[in-house]
Amino acid sequence: MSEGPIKIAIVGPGAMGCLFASLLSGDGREVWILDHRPERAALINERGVTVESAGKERTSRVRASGDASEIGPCRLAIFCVKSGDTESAARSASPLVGPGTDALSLQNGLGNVEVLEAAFGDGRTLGGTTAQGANLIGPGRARHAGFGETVIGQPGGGVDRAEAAARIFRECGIETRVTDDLAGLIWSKLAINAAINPLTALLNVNNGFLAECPETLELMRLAAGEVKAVCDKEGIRLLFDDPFQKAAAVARATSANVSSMLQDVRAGRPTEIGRISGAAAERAKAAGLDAPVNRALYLLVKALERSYGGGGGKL
Ligand code: KPL
Repeated sequence: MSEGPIKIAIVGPGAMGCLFASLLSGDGREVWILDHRPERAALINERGVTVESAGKERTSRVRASGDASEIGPCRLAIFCVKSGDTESAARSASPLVGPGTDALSLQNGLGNVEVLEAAFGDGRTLGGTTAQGANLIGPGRARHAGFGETVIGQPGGGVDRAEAAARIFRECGIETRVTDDLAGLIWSKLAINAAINPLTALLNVNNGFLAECPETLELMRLAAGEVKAVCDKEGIRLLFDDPFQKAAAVARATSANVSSMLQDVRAGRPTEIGRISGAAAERAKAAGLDAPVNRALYLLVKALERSYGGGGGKL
C-alpha cells in the first residue's frame, strides 16, 4: 500500500460503527464508512458523523460509500456489522482488503473471525472485543454510552499485527490492549453477552435491572455456567474465574445501558442471538454437553423476532 494518510474503513454504520468512525477520524487519517444503503451513505457524506458524549456533540468528517471499490484497499477494515451479516458484509467489502490490510472484527458472538478468514485468507484477519458502548440515535448519529478497554488479538497466535492495529487505536486516544489468546478473549465476551443480552431483550430492561433481580441473577448464573463448562471441556481459558460474577459486575457497571440486543428488538431488527446463545448451545452439543438455558434463551429470542417480524403479529 502506498505511503500517505492511514486509510481506515468501518464496515457498518450502526452505533458502534459510527462511534469508531468518529474516534478514529482526524489527524490526517482517512476514515470511510461502507454502508449498504446508498441514501444513508449520501447523508453521512453531507453531514459527517456526530457522536454525543457527556452532553457534548462532536461531528467528524467521515466519508461514506455503498461501493467498496470506490474506497479501495485500506490499512484496517473494521467490521462492526451485526454478526448475522458478517458473510454478506465480507463479500461486499472485499475491495477494501489488499496485501497491507488487516480485517478486524469488533463484533459480538462466535464465528466472525472465521468468516473473515474464509473470505480474506489467513494472516489478514484480527479479532477483538470492546467495552465501548453506543446507541444509534439517527443515521450517522450515535450516543457514546459506555467507556472501556478495547482488546485485539490475532488468530493462530503471535501479536505483531494485533499490536500494529492497537497502536493506531491508541494514537486516536482509544484505550487498547493486545492479547495472545484470541479464543479466550472472544469466549469471555460471549459468556458476558450470553448472560446479559437475551434477558434484557426478553424483559425489555436496562442491563442494571438484571443485577438487582434474583430471578434474572439465577438465569445469568446458569447461562454463564454453561458457557464456562464448554470452555473447561475445550481447554479455552476465560479471562476470569467466575463468568457469572463478571457478567453481574458488567451489568452493574453498565446499568443504564440498553444492550445491543434490546436495541435490535426495539428497532424491529434481527438480533445476534444465533451467534451468542445459539452458538453457545451448539458448541456445548458438539462438546457432548447440554446447555438447556442457552438453548431456551435462543428459542425465546427467535420467537420474539418472529413476533415483530410479521410471523405471529403483536397483540
Ligand atoms: O456487549 C454488550 C452489548 O450490549 O452487546 C454489553 C456488555 C451487554 C453491554 O451492554
